Amino acid sequence: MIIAVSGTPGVGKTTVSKLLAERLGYEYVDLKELAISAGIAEPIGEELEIDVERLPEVAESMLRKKRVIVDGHLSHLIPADIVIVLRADPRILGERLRNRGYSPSKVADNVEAELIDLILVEAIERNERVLEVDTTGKNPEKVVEEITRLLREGVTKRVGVVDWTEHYDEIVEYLHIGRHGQNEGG
Ligand code: DAT
Repeated sequence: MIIAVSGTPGVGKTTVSKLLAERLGYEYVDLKELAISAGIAEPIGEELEIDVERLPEVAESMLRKKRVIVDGHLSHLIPADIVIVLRADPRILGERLRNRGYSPSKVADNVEAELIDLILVEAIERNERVLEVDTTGKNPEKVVEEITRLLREGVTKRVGVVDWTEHYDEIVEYLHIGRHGQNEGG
């Protein structure tokens, strides 16, 4: 049983995955580490470039028949039995990523990805079984409780629980466009 936990960086994947693994008695797997050990990841500057073409088969061969929680913003690309996509208000995400020391453009990229449901859409395109969970205003325990409840109830698809465009005016301030060139008619 492979449970993937995906979502925009900073959304709470690692925190929730470790707790979820503990609750379910599953093994916790960091997808980045798995990719490194399989030789399909290459450091490019400060980033780690993972070969996403090979990732699905590599992950499947390494995790098959195990009970694992797979943590990573690419984990929705692997053949998981179920994909959990964590969501968080982009404004909260923006603050978290700033506090992590991300550059303004990297903060903007991730806030934008969250705003437009990027990972959720990718997950839905690849997997029938996607559970979207909004973490906003919930502590990690609460998030894990929600996930275990959905799993217990046998829910295999639940998407469309958030719409960040309602807060677009505030979110746009985190986007690159909010910093550069906006006063010049852009
Ligand atoms: P990710 O693995 O998605 O990058 P993380 O687990 O490292 O995210 O969490 C990012 C930060 O947010 C970290 O400081 C812990 C905090 N955090 C995670 N889940 C949270 C939650 N539900 N409520 C408040 N803070 C949370």
